Amino acid sequence: MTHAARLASIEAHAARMRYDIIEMIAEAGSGHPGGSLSATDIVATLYWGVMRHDPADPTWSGRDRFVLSKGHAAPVLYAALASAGYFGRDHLKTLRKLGSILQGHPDCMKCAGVEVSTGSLGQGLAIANGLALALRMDADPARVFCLMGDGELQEGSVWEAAMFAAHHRLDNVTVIIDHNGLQIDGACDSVLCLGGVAEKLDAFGFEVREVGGHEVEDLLKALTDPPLIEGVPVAVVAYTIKGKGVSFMEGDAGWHGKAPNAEQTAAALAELGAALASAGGEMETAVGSLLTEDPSSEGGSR
Ligand SMILES: Cc1ncc(C[n+]2csc(CCOP(=O)(O)OP(=O)(O)O)c2C)c(N)n1
Ligand SMILES: [Mg+2]
Repeated sequence: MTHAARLASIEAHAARMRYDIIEMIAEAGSGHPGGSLSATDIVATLYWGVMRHDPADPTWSGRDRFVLSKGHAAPVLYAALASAGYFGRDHLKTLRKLGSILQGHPDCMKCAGVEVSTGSLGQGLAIANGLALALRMDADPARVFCLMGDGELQEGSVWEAAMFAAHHRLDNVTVIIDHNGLQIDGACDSVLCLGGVAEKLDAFGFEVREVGGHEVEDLLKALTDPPLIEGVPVAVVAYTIKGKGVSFMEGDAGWHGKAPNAEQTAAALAELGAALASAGGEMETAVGSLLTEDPSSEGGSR
């Protein structure tokens, strides 16, 4: 595959994922659209540009590991796993339902392709470190990617884990910060000031790469290039927009953990459908009915 074809494929998958994210959250009537949409290009780049993985063999020993530390963004992971073929797309409409493999936060005991159960913020990097340490002891070249939110950085355990990664020279770990500036209660800095995230990670011993988190080519490079210095873990600080792709959700913390109503869903899917068509993605939908629903009705998806 040429570089240009790879970029186009990642972008088409990202467009498909954004559509699926809104459809599944609308169908569930609850969930976290904002942080799922901000992380979509990052996750699509990992799954279609960076990681070695095999949907037909989810526990393949040679796989790279992905830890979604910001587990509330489960829909972005489920959208990627469905598109990659870990499970049938029809599961997407069961998000958050009793007995579903797609719980509100990822459950590795239930869902193929989910590496680690997450949702309690601040734990993913410590787990990623453990995976990376074990891989190194086995002389296994697999890499570990850990995606965290910026609000999540307010958890003290993150910084203990950051020290650990640098101290143990875990250059098989790559930390990615979805730096959208917002958490559940509003601006991160109004809740507990983060200061300079890139500067802090640098001070904790990471090689820091700052990129636009919706620039697939830059993400691909930042996530692929080996560390400049052997033994130094990489942190990619990705500047993103919460709610990216749905105009009325962008930059609005109100869409952190709320499903759109029928009218909002129709508007969001119209916008995302147009983006999907122009990205050349597939139009097969998971929930289908949402597209034909009367947008003024309160029934159906809610
Ligand atoms: C330990 C813990 N405390 C609180 C929560 C509730 N919570 C869920 S999401 C969230 C905000 C996360 O913000 P951020 O990491 O910036 O996520 P994003 O903006 O990417 O959605 C909070 C406080 C949680 N899941 N875990
Ligand atoms: Mg955030």
